[in-house]
Amino acid sequence: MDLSKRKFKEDFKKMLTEVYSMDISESETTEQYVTLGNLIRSYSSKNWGRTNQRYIEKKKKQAYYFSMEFLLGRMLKSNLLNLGILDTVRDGLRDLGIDLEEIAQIEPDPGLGNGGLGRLAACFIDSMATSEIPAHGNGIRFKYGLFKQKFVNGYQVELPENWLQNGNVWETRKMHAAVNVRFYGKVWLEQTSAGVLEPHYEDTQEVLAVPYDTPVVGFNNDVINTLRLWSAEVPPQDDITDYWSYIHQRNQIESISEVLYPDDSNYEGRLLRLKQEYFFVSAGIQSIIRHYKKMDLSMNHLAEKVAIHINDTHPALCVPELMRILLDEEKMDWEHAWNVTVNVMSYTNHTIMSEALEKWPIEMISTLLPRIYQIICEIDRRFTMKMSTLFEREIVERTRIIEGGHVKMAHMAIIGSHSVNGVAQLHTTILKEKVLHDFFLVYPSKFNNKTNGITQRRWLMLANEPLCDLINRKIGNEWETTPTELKMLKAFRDDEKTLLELAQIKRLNKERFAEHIKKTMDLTINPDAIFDVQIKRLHAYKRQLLNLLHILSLYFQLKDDPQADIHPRVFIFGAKAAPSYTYAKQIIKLINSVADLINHDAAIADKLKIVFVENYGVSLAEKIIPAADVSEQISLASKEASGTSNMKLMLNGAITLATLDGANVEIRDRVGEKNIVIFGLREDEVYQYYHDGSYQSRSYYENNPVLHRVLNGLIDGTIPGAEAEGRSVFDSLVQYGDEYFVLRDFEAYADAQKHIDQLYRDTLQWQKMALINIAGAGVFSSDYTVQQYASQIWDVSSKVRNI
Ligand code: Z2T
Repeated sequence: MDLSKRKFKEDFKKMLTEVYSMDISESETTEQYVTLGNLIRSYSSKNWGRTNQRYIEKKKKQAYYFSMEFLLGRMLKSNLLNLGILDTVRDGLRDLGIDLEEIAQIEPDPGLGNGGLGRLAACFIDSMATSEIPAHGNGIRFKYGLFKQKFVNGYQVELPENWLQNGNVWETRKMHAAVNVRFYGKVWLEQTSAGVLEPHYEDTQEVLAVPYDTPVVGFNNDVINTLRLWSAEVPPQDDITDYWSYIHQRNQIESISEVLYPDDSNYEGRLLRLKQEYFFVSAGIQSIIRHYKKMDLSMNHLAEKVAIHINDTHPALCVPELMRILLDEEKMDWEHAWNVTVNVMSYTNHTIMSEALEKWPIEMISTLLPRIYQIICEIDRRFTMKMSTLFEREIVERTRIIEGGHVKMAHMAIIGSHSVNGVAQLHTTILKEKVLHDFFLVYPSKFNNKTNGITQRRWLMLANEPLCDLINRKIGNEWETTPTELKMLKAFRDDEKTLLELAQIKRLNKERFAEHIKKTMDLTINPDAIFDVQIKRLHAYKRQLLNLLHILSLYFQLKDDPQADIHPRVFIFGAKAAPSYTYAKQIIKLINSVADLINHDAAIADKLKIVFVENYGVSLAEKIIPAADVSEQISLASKEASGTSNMKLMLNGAITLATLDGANVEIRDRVGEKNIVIFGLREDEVYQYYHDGSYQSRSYYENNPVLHRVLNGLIDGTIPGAEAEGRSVFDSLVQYGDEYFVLRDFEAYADAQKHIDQLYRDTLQWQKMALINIAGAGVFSSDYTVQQYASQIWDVSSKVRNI
């Protein structure tokens, strides 16, 4: 948008008086933040209205991304950037004696997500607006986001994240768009005079779903899409018979949108979670249908105007809910309704981990959602009937929705969608050949891959301004809208001056991060050390333990020989564990205890440091990633569906140290073997071990002397304060089979780390690798990912940029 500095300063002062009757000199950062937020909203309101008007006038097909999680991160600077007024506002504020950075820090970080899946949804809505795709987010306005993590004596402690405490400048409550969602009760079908079956309900519980809309600003294009998050409230009642029972009921209803379940790739089979799932699915679909009806088209044509995306199985009830509306409210017959539903729906799978597969007991679904359960039964009945004529009995039994007393959500999502995708090439291959092989036999053409992506706006333009300046000086800024243009950087691969500038920028970012760590943790880290980063949820399959065991081996090496030729390293961890995941929490404690030991050992001094940041999330990621030299992507091959921190770190010039898992494979393909460090078991070798059951972790303990010493270190008192945790980890690795092959991959990993140490010593060589990584990261822009969803799955228009 056009905005002069003069106009901005006037507007800002005026808004401050309007909202707070204050003068700049009297105002504090919080007031300045709210004022600026309101001003940005007013700047975008015209285009928000216009975008919606355009969609309606042109009767555009629109896509709706249904996701339980949207891990948005702070929005002040991203909105300024996308509106094209970041520099104007920054300069204007400086004239007024205000530091934009300081204001930006005030904003609470809306952590409405666990990790990769939720952050992916946030990158996608940014990219959809930027790519001019008529597509919106639909989710839950959780009162509490993902818990705040504290370390007490090295143990993770969870605190509530009350992000809405001081209000939310970005959202608008839309009371007129509220809808009712029905739970419980009895349902029966009666034949009407017209001969159609009509459901009747008794003793239901009605919940009012109130939408809060947040603008999703496209980058420099006047497009503003919508993120609609639903809040659960009590429907207005004019007679309250029993006041206390009303209060009780109100609490029960409001608890639906109270808190995000803190489990990453692990399913929690609680009733409240099922309520949450149906709540935002039903509200979202009702609201889509309401909107569609304004276009005055027949329901038979719904799939020409609406696409609904199911982000993992959490919104899989979309399938029976749309069927319910088409059958019961729109009086369509089953075949037509089913045809429309399948054409509207598409589904993304995000994991092969079996503990994440959602399956709900029949008892639970039939009690909470009696009509939905009837419809699920009918979908299952028709599926099994049709398939029995075409496939072997076993395949039908393994693919049906209702089985073993449970409703299998992934099966419902696959059967009810026209598209099923994985999130990286390897992941999609494993789905087709292993995990969902039966479905692949049944529906080969539904399966496709959409490799994840990240938005270069937040993860480069906002997080790493010094690097952007360098890139723009070298190749111009076309990459901002056509990220593959970053490839032009390759022309500078042997340009010493550029490589040294790159080194200088990394050094600057490391200094800034070191300052932050000094301030927040009172820990001194050396910016000349290698900053080695593993930031992701704490999960056994991600193998933070492999990293830790290697650190211990370096520690022992230095204890034996203080002069050992090891380049100084800072190992940086950021990770939250699900509160109920005991083993993950033990690993956190263990890492913290090892950090205590090493960081306070004067003999180790500057050679090794461990920084385990508290409360890792989007805002911390923005500080860590630009300062990273090494990107740890060391999951057991086949287990990480894609990973996305791998892409963010690559884009910021970190060198990837990785197994051939998830999108690491595609990163390797982009940069070539020489510009990435790969180690460890491959996916097929892992499956071979499963097949022949021949893995004996104990033999690695017994035969590798380094590993032997490190593992003994866990149980011989080397690590004060973590005796129980050390024992538990030791046992799981040595006694109980080492489920994720940590010991099997240890030697290869240690060798790979030695290689990193050697490579880093040659600055020019290292920066050349960094440059090639940055230059190759463009394909991993979520702009391209969503454009592929738009054209290949949703069939909605977009301003496609060439890849
Ligand atoms: C999640 O973040 C991921 C998968 C899940 O499976 C659940 C959650 Cl909360 C149900 C992650 C994957 O682990 C990661 O590999 C992937 O990059 C990310 O989703 C986005 O696809």
